[in-house]
Amino acid sequence: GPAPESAAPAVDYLESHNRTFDLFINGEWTKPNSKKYMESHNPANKELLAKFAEADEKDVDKAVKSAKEALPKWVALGGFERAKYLYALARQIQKHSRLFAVLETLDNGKPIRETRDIDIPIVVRHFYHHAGWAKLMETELRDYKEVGVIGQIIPWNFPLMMLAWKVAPALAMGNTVVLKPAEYTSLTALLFAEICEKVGLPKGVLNIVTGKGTVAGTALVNHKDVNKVAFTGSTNVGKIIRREIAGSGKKISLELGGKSPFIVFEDADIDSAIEGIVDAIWFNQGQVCCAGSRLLVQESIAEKFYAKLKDRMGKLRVGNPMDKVIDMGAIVDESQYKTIDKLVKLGISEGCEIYQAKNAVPKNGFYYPPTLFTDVSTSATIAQEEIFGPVLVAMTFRSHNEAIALANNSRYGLAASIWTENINLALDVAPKVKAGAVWINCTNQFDASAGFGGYRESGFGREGGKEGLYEYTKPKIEDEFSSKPII
Ligand code: TXE
Repeated sequence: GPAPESAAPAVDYLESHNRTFDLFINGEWTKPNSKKYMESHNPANKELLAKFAEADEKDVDKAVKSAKEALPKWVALGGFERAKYLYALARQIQKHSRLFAVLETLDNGKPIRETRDIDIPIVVRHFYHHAGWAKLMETELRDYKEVGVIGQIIPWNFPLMMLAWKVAPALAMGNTVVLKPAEYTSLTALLFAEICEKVGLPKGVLNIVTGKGTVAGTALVNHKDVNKVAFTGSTNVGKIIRREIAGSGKKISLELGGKSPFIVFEDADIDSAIEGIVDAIWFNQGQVCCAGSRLLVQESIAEKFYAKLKDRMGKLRVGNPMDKVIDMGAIVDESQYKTIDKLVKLGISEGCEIYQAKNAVPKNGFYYPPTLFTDVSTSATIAQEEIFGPVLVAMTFRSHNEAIALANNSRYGLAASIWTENINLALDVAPKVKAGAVWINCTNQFDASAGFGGYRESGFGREGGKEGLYEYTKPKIEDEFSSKPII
């Protein structure tokens, strides 16, 4: 195959910073109050990539203050002027897309093919799309205004993409931001801060505080001058955050876990459905909130389907993420690897039948083989818990109604995928499945113009689309009410 992607752009970049990064507060690179630094490793070979600052409450307070101070000027600029910054950010990310892609792959372990062809293009598209909305704000959303200072906490599975989904709409609508990246993957967020400097984004409009969720994250959530919290991550932390800000009047949106069904009817185009599964559960090593992690297949075709699926699994290439032809890279970190392995062992002990392809896997990194469980009962832990790894759990159904019941037998409701050649059947089933996104004969389709988000324990609020803009605005009339005395 082709030579692996060169790590040189990212290595040069890291070296030019002595592999050490500070906090980005009020447009300045700021040493952390604690003087402590955390480490980022490449999960594909366990090598140290860089150290980054560990923010504490004082640093977060400084960042929120700077966001609060920057707010009036940023609002006063107006949507048309703000759009220019968003366009400039999009163009700069495009210009440095190779560096972004390589750095993201080294930090996260996902294939370079994905960062290059999926993550970074979606990031860029998000900034262009929201630049357009910034311009339109005063006409299309004239009854709305900014929320204020936004505290954003993001996960490690799509580091820069999750940043873009949060930062682009927030800035477009006139808010200022303090963002905390995930511990495993802070590097591309810091590179993004440099891009903000480069385009001359006014100081304090965007602040990046790296550090621990339980310290910097908690401080951000609880800061009195934060007007809205936007979080993507685990359902458990989502619940903690919701409890912490209850009664504070802060706005909140949560994008949490999932256990999304992938429903294959007997008349489906089988080969396409198999490729769909590759996208659904082996994309990003299955570390995807909307991963099609529950395969529901009609009983009449199940045996044939499993045989084809196993054959396809054996052909998946697992290995060095910098290799351009690789299908699956490394799991983000040892702790996530262990969680996956624990749940897989639990599945075996629960009597589910396991199939793991014997793909050659490099020794050094956290590589997990593509895994399939069949004969899974709905009450099995692995049928209900999010595994967040390359593990597919399969069940069969007989009737259409049974398919719908199985699909909805989950505490989550983020996404679903339906496979059939009968469009009437697809359109009948789609609205009966409780999920924020339902894909027909495709899966994992995202676009900045379509709202993404969940139901039930998958959270609430939407990112993207016009719905996503309402998460970062409030009706102007709210202020009128609150300024009038109550008679
Ligand atoms: O998530 P956390 P983890 C799920 C997935 C995964 C599991 C654990 O099942 O296996 O969560 O992953 C910050 N207050 N998802 O432990 O802890 C943290 O620093 C404020 C699904 O990595 O939720 C990070 O920035 N913030 C998910 C972010 O929250 C806190 C993607 C997410 O980390 C905090 C990631 C606190 N008390 C994991 N504790 C998805 N929906 O895509 C942590 N954080």
